[in-house]
Amino acid sequence: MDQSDTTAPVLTARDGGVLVVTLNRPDKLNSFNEAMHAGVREALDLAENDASVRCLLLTGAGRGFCAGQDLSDRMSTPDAPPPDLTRTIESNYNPLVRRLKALPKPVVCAVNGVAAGAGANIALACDIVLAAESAKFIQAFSKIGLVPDSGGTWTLPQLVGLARAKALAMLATPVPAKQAVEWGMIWQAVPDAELMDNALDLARGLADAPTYGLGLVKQAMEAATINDLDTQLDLERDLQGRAGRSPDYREGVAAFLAKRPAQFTGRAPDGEGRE
Ligand code: T3D
Repeated sequence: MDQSDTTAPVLTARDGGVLVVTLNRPDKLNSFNEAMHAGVREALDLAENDASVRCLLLTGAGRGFCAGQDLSDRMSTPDAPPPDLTRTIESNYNPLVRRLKALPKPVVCAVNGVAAGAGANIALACDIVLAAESAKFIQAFSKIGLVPDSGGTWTLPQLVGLARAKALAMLATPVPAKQAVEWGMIWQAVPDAELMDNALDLARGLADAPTYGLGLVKQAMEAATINDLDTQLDLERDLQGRAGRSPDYREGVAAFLAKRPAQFTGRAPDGEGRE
């Protein structure tokens, strides 16, 4: 990940505790090729392994966020054998979504323009999604005979309900950012010119927050999509036990009682082995 190379397919930059990751193939609407997958993997390695990264902010360069798979890598002739798409899903898209979901830190997505195919579902896999008012989300897969991937068939029905999810997947109807907010797909739509300032403010605030606890919030919310209430109540008990042993909880209570701003570190409780 060469910070000096502004032509790299993925750019990373630090802003305090925020790692800003920018998909950077603007001429191709930041569609994914192997090099971009490799760049995103490196960025996620950094986010996972560097305790000073407390929040990840994902965005795209240029007028689009991400147009999914680079289809020019999928050109084939009628006599060629069909491609085995299970391989790219297994090695690229599925690990990416799993890692975004499992990252024990908040992930903000600033959708700066069109998010199509896997690009839409990768955005929706992030924890808090802001979009420029001009952005739109398109389940473009059906236009080329494919099935929504990158978690789309799981995420979309949860966010917008089965009726809308099926129609969006079958019709590939673009969902403008404001409608995405109304439907509960994303958190906020903001004027285009204000997107990055808003996203950075949000990410900086999260990076200064008790991020160990936020990682547990994320874990609980994801688990709730498959757990029954009893199981979830048990999980909440266990996670609250861990949160209650964290330095940030001690600091939060002390700061509240002393009527001073809290200084959170995001550190895990002693003996837990992750920060
Ligand atoms: O294969 C696997 O690994 C399996 C996994 C698949 C995951 C997927 O994501 S499948 C879905 C792939 N994505 C699409 O089908 C979306 C294709 N793109 C579009 O439908 C449109 O480009 C958009 C609706 C996203 C935006 O439309 P518009 O009119 O704003 O822009 P445009 O003119 O179509 O695109 C601008 C340029 O980006 C253009 O290049 P050019 O003509 O200026 O040289 C266009 O070809 C290029 N581009 C856009 N999307 C892709 C792309 N090039 C390659 N792959 C793309 N996905």
